[in-house]
Amino acid sequence: MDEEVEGLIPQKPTGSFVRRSVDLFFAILAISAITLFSLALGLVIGLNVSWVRPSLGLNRAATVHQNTSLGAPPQLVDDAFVPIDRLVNATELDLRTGFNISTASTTREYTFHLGQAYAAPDGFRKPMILINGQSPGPLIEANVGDTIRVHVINQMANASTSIHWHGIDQKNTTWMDGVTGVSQCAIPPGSNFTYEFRIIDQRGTFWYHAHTSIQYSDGMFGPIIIHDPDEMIPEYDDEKIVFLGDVYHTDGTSLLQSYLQPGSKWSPEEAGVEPLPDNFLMNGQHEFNCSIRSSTWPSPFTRESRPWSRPNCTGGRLYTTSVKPGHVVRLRLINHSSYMSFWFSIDNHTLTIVEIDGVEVEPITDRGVYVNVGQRYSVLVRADGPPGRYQMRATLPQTCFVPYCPYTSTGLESIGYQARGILSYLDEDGAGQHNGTQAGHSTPSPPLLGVAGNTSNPYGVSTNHLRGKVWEGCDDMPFDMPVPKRKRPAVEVDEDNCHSVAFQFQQVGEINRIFINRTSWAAYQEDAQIWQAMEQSFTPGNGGSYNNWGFRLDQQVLLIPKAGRGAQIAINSRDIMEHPFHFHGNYLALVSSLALCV
Ligand SMILES: *[C@@H]1O[C@H](CO)[C@@H](O)[C@H](O)[C@H]1NC(C)=O
Ligand SMILES: *[C@@H]1O[C@H](CO)[C@@H](O)[C@H](O)[C@H]1NC(C)=O
Ligand SMILES: *[C@@H]1O[C@H](CO)[C@@H](O)[C@H](O)[C@H]1NC(C)=O
Ligand SMILES: *[C@@H]1O[C@H](CO)[C@@H](O)[C@H](O)[C@H]1NC(C)=O
Ligand SMILES: *[C@@H]1O[C@H](CO)[C@@H](O)[C@H](O)[C@H]1NC(C)=O
Ligand SMILES: *[C@@H]1O[C@H](CO)[C@@H](O)[C@H](O)[C@H]1NC(C)=O
Ligand SMILES: *[C@@H]1O[C@H](CO)[C@@H](O)[C@H](O)[C@H]1NC(C)=O
Ligand SMILES: *[C@@H]1O[C@H](CO)[C@@H](O)[C@H](O)[C@H]1NC(C)=O
Ligand SMILES: *[C@@H]1O[C@H](CO)[C@@H](O)[C@H](O)[C@H]1NC(C)=O
Ligand SMILES: *[C@@H]1O[C@H](CO)[C@@H](O)[C@H](O)[C@H]1NC(C)=O
Ligand SMILES: *[C@@H]1O[C@H](CO)[C@@H](O)[C@H](O)[C@H]1NC(C)=O
Ligand SMILES: *[C@@H]1O[C@H](CO)[C@@H](O)[C@H](O)[C@H]1NC(C)=O
Ligand SMILES: [Cu+2]
Repeated sequence: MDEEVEGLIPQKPTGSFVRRSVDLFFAILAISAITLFSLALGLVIGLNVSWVRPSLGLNRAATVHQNTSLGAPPQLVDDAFVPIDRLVNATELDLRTGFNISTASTTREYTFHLGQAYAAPDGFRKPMILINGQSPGPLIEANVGDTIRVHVINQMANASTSIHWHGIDQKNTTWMDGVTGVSQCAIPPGSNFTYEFRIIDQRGTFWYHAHTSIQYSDGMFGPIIIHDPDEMIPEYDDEKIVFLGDVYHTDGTSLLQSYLQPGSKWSPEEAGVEPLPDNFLMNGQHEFNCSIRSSTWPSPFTRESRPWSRPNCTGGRLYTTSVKPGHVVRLRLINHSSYMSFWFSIDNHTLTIVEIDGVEVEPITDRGVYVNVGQRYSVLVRADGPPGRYQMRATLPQTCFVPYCPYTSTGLESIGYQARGILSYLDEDGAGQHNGTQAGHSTPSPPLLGVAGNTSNPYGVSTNHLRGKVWEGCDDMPFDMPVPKRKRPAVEVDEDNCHSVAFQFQQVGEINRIFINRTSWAAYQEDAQIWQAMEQSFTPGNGGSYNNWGFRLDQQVLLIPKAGRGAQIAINSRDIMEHPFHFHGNYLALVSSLALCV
């Protein structure tokens, strides 16, 4: 090992306070780890909550073509530096693609070259995993009914990978869900894999991300926009994608390896403390104070990897975009955080929520919106203030979080736990030309009109324990607040399709792991649950008991005895902090409280 661990004496954490520090590390991996797939004899549900380790296993899917003669994959070389204008494709994020929204369905074909390169989303140079040299990755834009076909060519030197299409139902194409160890084996370096699935009765804002190890924290994610001529959203004049997320200046592999030790680089004396990001990003970019020394990884990646060398840092820039005065713009917010959730607001403007996770809702107007990991919200904003430049803010509610964290991120402190961007509507001529995006702050700009006022602390987090019925705070709005516009019949759930599981962190030796009931999940190295499931015959009747069903016990497979019926899974969190759960596949009928079933 290198100098990083020298002199550190790992200690066993003690007392219940340790539990408080264990929260959302790379929460998306945990939340996306519940996978449902349908089988001839019923529904088998893999309850997988764990960190997915890289797998170099062979793919068993018929559609996998392994071709080792693709040549030596490119190594991460120092001159593979991607400048910010190339890294972030402003045309795609502003949805200026001339897309033809139509009811005619077609096949949309994409080729994704996955590779490693250096880039500096916030001005700080770091190793990244990019798709066609971009992060956010290329836009997938389609109409409902279209077939999406994505050829993934893994050109990374030594990392296997997979891509999960977040929120896409995968009706009858469960094996295209992209979860390593569950719905497929990882795509080895130098190999390719073609994903193909149809968009059935879904429209709105979606995204994709790597679902192997923690690769997406190094930039491997991108947008999916599904149009529908019949989408039930009030009229708007313009639309834009706004990714909100966090960035670590150290590569994910190093962070994960350190996290899984009894003492990590950032928390030498306590296990299971998640690393804090160094900065937040808005549409893949942000500013950074280059004098800040990271408290997460005190010697973050530099060319020489020497703690004393100065970081290669230019200070970055803010995401800047423009709309025409008076126009209504639809902002499609997507939270790609590994860890952090945000309150999104625009100074001096209200937002009207019209879509949540691909579901059109009756408009909800508020000062801002809380966006959790993996979530998407479409909000309408009317450019009806005095023409000018207004700040968009994505703020981490500190009181929801800081008290539970045993250390502080110097980077996040320096930005006030807030990602900022600029929304401008200057005048008829200036609008829509994206000067800001290109020029950053190098050209003189009119002063910002927005006043933080009620938006710098918009949700009253400092008193959120007293917030009563005010939902802006540390969690989503009440479940009964958003009203879906498309009514669907309620799903009937039989008692034997009802299950409960407990979710908690537990100590294994000297390190912390996530447990579902009695086991902590780990990926098969050379197989995937879906292929193992096909080799077994399941006998209904024992659904709900903790059973390995011929899988390794740590695979956490839950048998749902009645296929084609509703199922209910109650997840009882025994942890102190919030943890979003994400259900893969389309067979989940209802997740609610256990009480409904007893
Ligand atoms: C993927 O690999 C197969 C088999 O080697 C090859 O026929 C196909 O052209 C490759 N696809 C792409 C997009 O490179
Ligand atoms: C692998 O790809 C190369 C070049 O694309 C091709 O010539 C070769 O036939 C492929 N091999 C296999 C086994 O598909
Ligand atoms: C940005 O995306 C557009 C539309 O997909 C594409 O035409 C253009 O080449 C991309 N720009 C860069 C710099 O990659
Ligand atoms: C949009 O698609 C429809 C249906 O395919 C077609 O009739 C129309 O010509 C297209 N419009 C443009 C501008 O491409
Ligand atoms: C990939 O290779 C590089 C250099 O050879 C090494 O530093 C890195 O740790 C490797 N990554 C993985 C995931 O093995
Ligand atoms: C899925 O496949 C089943 C069985 O072939 C079929 O009945 C059903 O209509 C399919 N569903 C969709 C959405 O295509
Ligand atoms: C950047 O950080 C340094 C060190 O903390 C601080 O002294 C300086 O004032 C900061 N600069 C700005 C512009 O905030
Ligand atoms: C700093 O980054 C630039 C690219 O922005 C690169 O050309 C240069 O070699 C890097 N310098 C060091 C010392 O790493
Ligand atoms: C994204 O989700 C994370 C995890 O809950 C949350 O901490 C963060 O505030 C969210 N980001 C935004 C912009 O909402
Ligand atoms: C923005 O809001 C603040 C606080 O409410 C107010 O003082 C200010 O005048 C507003 N600015 C504009 C340009 O409307
Ligand atoms: C913005 O860009 C347009 C077209 O590229 C140019 O004519 C105009 O001078 C620019 N304005 C500023 C303020 O840079
Ligand atoms: C998980 O544990 C709870 C409490 O011990 C138990 O009621 C439940 O049936 C278990 N779930 C499974 C799927 O075994
Ligand atoms: Cu996901």
